[in-house]
Amino acid sequence: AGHADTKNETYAQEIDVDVLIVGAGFGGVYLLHRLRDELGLKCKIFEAGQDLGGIWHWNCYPGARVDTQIPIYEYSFEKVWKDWTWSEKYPGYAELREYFKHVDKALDVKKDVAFNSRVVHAQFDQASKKWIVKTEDGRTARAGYFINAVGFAAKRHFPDWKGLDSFKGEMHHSSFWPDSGVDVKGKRVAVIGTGSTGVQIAQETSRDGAKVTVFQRTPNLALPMRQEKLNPESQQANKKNYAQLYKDRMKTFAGFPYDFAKKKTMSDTPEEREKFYGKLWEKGGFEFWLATYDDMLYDMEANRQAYDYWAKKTRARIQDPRKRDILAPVEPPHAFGTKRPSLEQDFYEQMDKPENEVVDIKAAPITEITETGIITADGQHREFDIIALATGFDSVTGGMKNMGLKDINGVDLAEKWKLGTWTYLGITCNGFPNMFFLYGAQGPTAFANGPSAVECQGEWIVDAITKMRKENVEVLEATKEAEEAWRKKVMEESDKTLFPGTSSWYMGANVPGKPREQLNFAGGLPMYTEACYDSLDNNFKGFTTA
Ligand code: N01
Repeated sequence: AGHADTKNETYAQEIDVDVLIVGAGFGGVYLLHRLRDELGLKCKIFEAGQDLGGIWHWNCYPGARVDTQIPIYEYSFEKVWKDWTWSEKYPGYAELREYFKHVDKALDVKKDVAFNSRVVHAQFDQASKKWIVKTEDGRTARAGYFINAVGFAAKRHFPDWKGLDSFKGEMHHSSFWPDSGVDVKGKRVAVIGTGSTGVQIAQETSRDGAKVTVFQRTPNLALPMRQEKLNPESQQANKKNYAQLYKDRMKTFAGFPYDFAKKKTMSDTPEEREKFYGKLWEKGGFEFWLATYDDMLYDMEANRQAYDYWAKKTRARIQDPRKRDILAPVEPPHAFGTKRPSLEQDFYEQMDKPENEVVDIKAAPITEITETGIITADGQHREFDIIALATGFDSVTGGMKNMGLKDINGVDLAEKWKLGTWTYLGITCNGFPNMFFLYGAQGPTAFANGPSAVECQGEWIVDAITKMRKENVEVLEATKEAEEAWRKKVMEESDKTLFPGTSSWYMGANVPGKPREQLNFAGGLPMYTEACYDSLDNNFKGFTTA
């Protein structure tokens, strides 16, 4: 595909830049602004999509909405927040797209972004000390620094069900939902998958008058969102606290405005526990997950208390006994919080409606997709007009493994990561000098609020590049030993928690054949930041410099 905007140098066949960034979501735009406007570097972004926003550019499935509250889910740049107003505590994708338009106005981003520009090859050339980055449509960038900001959900996951291509109705993966929308009113809609996406699609299409059938393999231990309309005046008044708020979020485990309570589950009496859980439950959002007892994610007995409370509250909302047992079983399907809870509004009430169905595909898995519907192992054939595949992503590593990234010896990153993932600090790799990435493997990624994680790692990348330039370091490369040590640290932090015991995308367990290992840093943002600066402040510990 040729590019219309030939006047814009960004689209030239050959470009020479200081920094080439891949991805124009939260991460890429953060770094473009800081490196270009503060450090004065020449920067360009290659973006596969047609607009800014990353996940919010791709995702427009029914009900797509962020589950981190405003003003934590936004940039800390005053230039951006000072004249932006949100309408809801948890905004939907349309408002997030508007936000990125505002970001563009405030920071003048787009002139340096080549859209429809998919990177298919990148390698560091040792002779010129430059990265050579090639796009699908045959353009080449040469860059001193190469930054990957492709996010954790850049590669969709399609299960290999027999007949997947044969369905004659409308079938869409959640992140390829048509921009023009799909009219679901009165239609028979199948939603396969009950991650954050599946829950949102099921809830919304049911509200929109579809007859929804949810195919659930694992219950989502979803929490009440408690959405609120935001008032512009109080939002404006609160802005005087923003600078402090953005500093403080970095001091919490997950980059939120709250943190785990410094107390143990079983040291409270049952009455105290009930009261404490009740308070968190009423607040809504992730408080019941990330502001609860600090042993919840570490201790099975503590965890069971949380699960039982969740099940009691949730079961009370579902009248149909069969659906109740599938959606919120008495026995936990896995430790609470070791898979990402979705934030729901009336998901359980919607699913409880007699016209909607919940199918337990743990008991009877999907065996085939036909021209008209879905067959399960119990021989049932259900017919549909629309199938929504909410089956997730080859998460965290899939994006970077699929863009032709070669190390200095020409070995593809996919090969390097075939049996497991090796990075240094979740920010760079041995064999990939002057390459940085964020919101990816072995960083705080899945265990942190997106913008917080991006600003935490982005700041470090800016500091590292600043230091390199000040100290005339032309080439910075992580050592193999440092990679081994970081991998060990990532596994150690994870092994302290209950995460490894659950099959989740956090553990790479959602994609058949993918190595099962912790893909994220589970020690929390403060510990992560300390490790990164321990390297930077100690003469680039763990790197070779030349
Ligand atoms: O993907 P998922 P997602 N047969 O991998 C099922 C973020 N996000 O798109 O759990 C049957 O979580 C799979 O079943 P199981 C958020 O971080 C945020 O929902 O593996 N079922 C699961 O139910 C989130 O965690 C928001 O047993 C199969 C589902 O498909 C991440 O993105 C909104 C299957 C996949 O769930 C990914 O969420 C949306 C098979 N072969 C997403 N394969 C916000 O609100 C998969 N499944 C911000």
